[in-house]
Amino acid sequence: MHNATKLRELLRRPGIIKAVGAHDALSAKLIQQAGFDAIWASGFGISASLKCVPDASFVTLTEQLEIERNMAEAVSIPIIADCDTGYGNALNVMRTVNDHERAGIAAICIEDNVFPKRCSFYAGVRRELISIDEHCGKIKAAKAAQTVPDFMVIARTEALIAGWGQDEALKRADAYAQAGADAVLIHSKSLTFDELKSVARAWSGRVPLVVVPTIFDGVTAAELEEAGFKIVIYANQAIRAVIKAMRDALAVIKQDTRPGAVNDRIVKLKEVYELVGVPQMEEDERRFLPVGGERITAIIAAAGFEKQLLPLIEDKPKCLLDIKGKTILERQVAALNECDIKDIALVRGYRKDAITLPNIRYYDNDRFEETGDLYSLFCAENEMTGRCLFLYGDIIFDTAILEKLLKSPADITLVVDVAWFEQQERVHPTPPLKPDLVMLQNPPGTSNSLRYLAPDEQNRVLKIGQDLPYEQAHGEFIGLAMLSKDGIEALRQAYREARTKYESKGFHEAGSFIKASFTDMIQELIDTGHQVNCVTIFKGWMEVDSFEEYQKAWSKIRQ
Ligand code: SPV
Ligand code: MG
Repeated sequence: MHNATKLRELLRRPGIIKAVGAHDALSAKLIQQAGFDAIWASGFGISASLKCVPDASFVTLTEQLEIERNMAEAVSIPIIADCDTGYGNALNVMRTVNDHERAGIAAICIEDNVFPKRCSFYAGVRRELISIDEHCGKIKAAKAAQTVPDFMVIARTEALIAGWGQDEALKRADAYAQAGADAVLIHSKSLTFDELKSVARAWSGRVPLVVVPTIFDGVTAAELEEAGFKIVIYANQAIRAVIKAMRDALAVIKQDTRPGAVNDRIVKLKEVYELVGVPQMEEDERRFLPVGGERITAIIAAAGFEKQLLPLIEDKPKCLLDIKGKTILERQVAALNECDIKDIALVRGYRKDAITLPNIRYYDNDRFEETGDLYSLFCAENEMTGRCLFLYGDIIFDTAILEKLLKSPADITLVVDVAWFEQQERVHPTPPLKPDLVMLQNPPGTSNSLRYLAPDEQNRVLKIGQDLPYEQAHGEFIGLAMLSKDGIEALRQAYREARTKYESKGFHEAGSFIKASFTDMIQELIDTGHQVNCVTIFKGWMEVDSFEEYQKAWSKIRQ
């Protein structure tokens, strides 16, 4: 929809339209975020911010238009461009109209000052107006030139500013409306609203009236609406706010010398990031740049000891079990490296000295016999500063699974195998093998899950744990998860809180907090309102939890 159509729609609605003067894309965005209806691309503001020059035709059409294009890219609400005198005569106005239509602007406003114009409020400058005829010619030319049907031309008269009186102002406004103007702006620098109020009372109502209450600044929008105005322009308050805020902050830094001295006067960096769209950029990077571009740390929990694997693991931990000439750990490292993940940390415990693979940072969990895998992971808490992958040390998986996980835009993503769910008869594994079962928001096989799920529209995990009743489960967590920087922060905070709260109590399925599993912590995050997502897979991975599984791995794995 063209920007002009949006303004036309606003005009059809009851109530006064509130537009605010912007001087660049950022201020336009803030105005939109503050909930105003429209942007006034202010000649006064752009002259000041772009070149620090008076509002007196020193900024060219090209320069002004460039700023307006930036605004049009940054906001979706209508933009009314202050075009001063139209950048020349009637013929120049015609090009001005077409340029603005193409720039995605809703309306232009042209005033009957002579060129070069002088801001209406400068006290000591010469003030002359062009003839009614000449300005009507500009308006007719503008209307004849427009190609976007909803595009609007607002005619502005400076008759009151020049001291030519109310009758002249009304006469001009009426002539401009007859010439085809879609609205008229009768500008005033009177200290009170009375002058314009009586002008508005005498107005024919042929086209809507626009008002700029800069000097008579005590008037409310309701009073303006009541008097008959349809658009109010808060023309220069935003840029004046900027000047004051900058000045104040600069004075404090100058005096104090610590940048932090102004922290209470400035927005957090994160707010700037959000304003300019960094979150979207991050998501786009994940979606469209080759996997692994972002620094990701993989943390492998490989501390545990499982009796049932003896004597296979007599002299080494499980992750060093050899499967067709390569250990599980070597296979994991190869998959990570293939996805360009070179930052690998490993928490070892049982037979820790046997793990000597290079290019891995090692952390030790010497309490591996009495602690769960959550405790192990947090032995590497120092690694948890940005995006992280968590892996159980006993899984082998296709690289494609890792690639799919890395594309997830969510803050917390688990890999869930739904093959298990699809099997008609769900086989109860024999103890001690207890899969980490997962209940999903959109179970596989329901109408909801049959439709295509876009990568950023993922399935949510509702419950996780080994004690989850089989009939409630939809899949199995494979022991591979990814957390964004925010996800990691949430995890660390939840961990700290839970450690104190559950110090001497059971924690979800664990008898005590130190015995807790990563999945207990995930359930805790879900229960405390965090969103946990998953990417679903169908087989393509393997876990070595028993001698039988080890044999299966040997028979299934390719070289
Ligand atoms: C502007 O903002 O440039 C205007 C409005 O034209 S005023 O400064 O009030 O004239
Ligand atoms: Mg102006």
